[in-house]
Amino acid sequence: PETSALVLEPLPVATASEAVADETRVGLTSTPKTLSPWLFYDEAGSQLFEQITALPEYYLTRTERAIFTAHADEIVRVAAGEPRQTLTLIEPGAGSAAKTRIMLEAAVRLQGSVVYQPVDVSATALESARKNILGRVPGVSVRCQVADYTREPLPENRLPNTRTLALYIGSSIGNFTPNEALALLQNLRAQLLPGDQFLLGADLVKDVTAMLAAYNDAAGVTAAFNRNVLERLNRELDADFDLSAFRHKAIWNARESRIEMHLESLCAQRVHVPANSAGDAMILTFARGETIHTENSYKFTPEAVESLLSDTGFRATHTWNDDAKLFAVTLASA
Ligand code: AVJ
Repeated sequence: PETSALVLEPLPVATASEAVADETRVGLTSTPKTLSPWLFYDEAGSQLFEQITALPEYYLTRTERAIFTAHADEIVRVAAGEPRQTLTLIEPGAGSAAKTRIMLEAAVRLQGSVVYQPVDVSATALESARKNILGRVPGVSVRCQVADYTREPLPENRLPNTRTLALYIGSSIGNFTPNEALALLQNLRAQLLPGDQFLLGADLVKDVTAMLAAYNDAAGVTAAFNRNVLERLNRELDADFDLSAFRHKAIWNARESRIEMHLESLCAQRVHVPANSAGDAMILTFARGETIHTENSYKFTPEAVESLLSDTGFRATHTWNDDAKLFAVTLASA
């Protein structure tokens, strides 16, 4: 089977940079100061994230990939149901689609060909999803859609007598607060039909030392990834952050069951952000030791995964883990 052509609608550049300015303005005038984790993923940040996924301490990516490698055939077989339905794979927030490839290959083994619909706000992310799949995985046709999956509907182009398997993998769910995660999954489920399937990849609570090491690697790649957000604001908003005056910090917040990443100001200092489309010039004051909270990475108990799914109307049917139970891949019915 041949691979189909791709329709890409690039995100207007103006919209993208306004979003950065808005987010910065809101986050850095809040108390405590925050920046949203999506700001990490400019070109440099996306490359640093790819490096993170290969770090010895960052067990998440390789563990989920190992679960997929061991169980992809079973996952798609169960998802396709009895009698078997043709699956279409949809992936909100597709990223580089490196692990998705394993699922797509399994779907092609089961049904001969498969339609893959990555959905992302970033045209760049879709471009790399396309590059990783199109022409490399025979039997897969790719239909990209630029959309904010947290708010907008998924592609409305279901083929008759097919079943959707929506993938939300890579512990992406970990970036959202419990309330946001509920809203996100509710929105996703509202776009599925009864019988459609949902595959969720979630990082599990484990030994604190192992979790902390994953966000504070010896080579300093995560530190560079975190600090890159300030470089991005310097680059895109002409801010004057002194990168050497901020330190990467990762902590375990047991009460909230999450790793937090912060950028800690090493001295009392001021930072300027010139006037831009989002508003007037800002002068930001930092006390020594004050932090910008840049990311939450929630870690789940198996029970927390189950309740997140059942609270949003999904019915969890199967869970696959690695032997050490570091990570969970859960299949649920819509
Ligand atoms: C892409 C959100 C799953 O939280 O582990 C990696 C991002 N941050 N190292 C995560 C990340 C720091 C990652 N997610």
